[in-house]
Amino acid sequence: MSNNTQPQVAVIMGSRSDWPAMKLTVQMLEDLGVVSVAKVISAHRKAHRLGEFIRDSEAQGVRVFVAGAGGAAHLPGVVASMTTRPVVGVPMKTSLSGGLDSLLSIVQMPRGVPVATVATGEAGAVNAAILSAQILGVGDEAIAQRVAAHRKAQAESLEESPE
Ligand code: RP5
Repeated sequence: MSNNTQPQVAVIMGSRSDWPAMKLTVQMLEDLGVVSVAKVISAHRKAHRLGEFIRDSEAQGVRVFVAGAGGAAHLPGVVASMTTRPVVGVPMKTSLSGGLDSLLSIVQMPRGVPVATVATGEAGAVNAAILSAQILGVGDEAIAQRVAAHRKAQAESLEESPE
C-alpha cells in the first residue's frame, strides 16, 4: 500500500444514482492500494463547483480523474475540458439500449480533448480503476507490481473445467 494518504485518483459521478456502479471503482482502487476520493458533482447542475473541485484536486496531487455518468453523459467530457490529466469515462447503464446513449456520449469526444472510455456499468467501473492504476503504475513501481499481482491472481482463479 502507498504511504501517501493524499488521493491520487478522483472519482466523480453525475448523480447519487451512479454510486452503486461507481463504488466498484473505489473498491477496486482500494484493492490495488490506490487512495481515491469520490464525489457526486453534476456537470450541468453544479458546473462552477466541478471546476473548483478539479482545481483543488490537482493542487492536492490527484493524477487521474474517473468520471461516471449516464444518458446525455457530458460529465467526463467536461472534466476533460478542465484538466490535462488523464480522464477515464464510465458510461452508466440506462433504460435506453442498456446505456448506449451514455457510451456514445462519452466515447465520441471531438478531436483534441480525449476521454478514455471503458465498458458500460459495473464492468466499466472496475476497469476504470484498473486502468487508472495502470496509468499511475507507469511512474510508480509499487502500484505497477500490485496491478501485475492482481492480473496473475485473476488468471489463477479461473477454472479451466467447463463444469
Ligand atoms: C446523469 O443523469 C447522471 O450521471 C445519471 O447517470 C443520470 C440520471 O441522473 P439522476 O436523475 O439520477 O439525477 O446526470
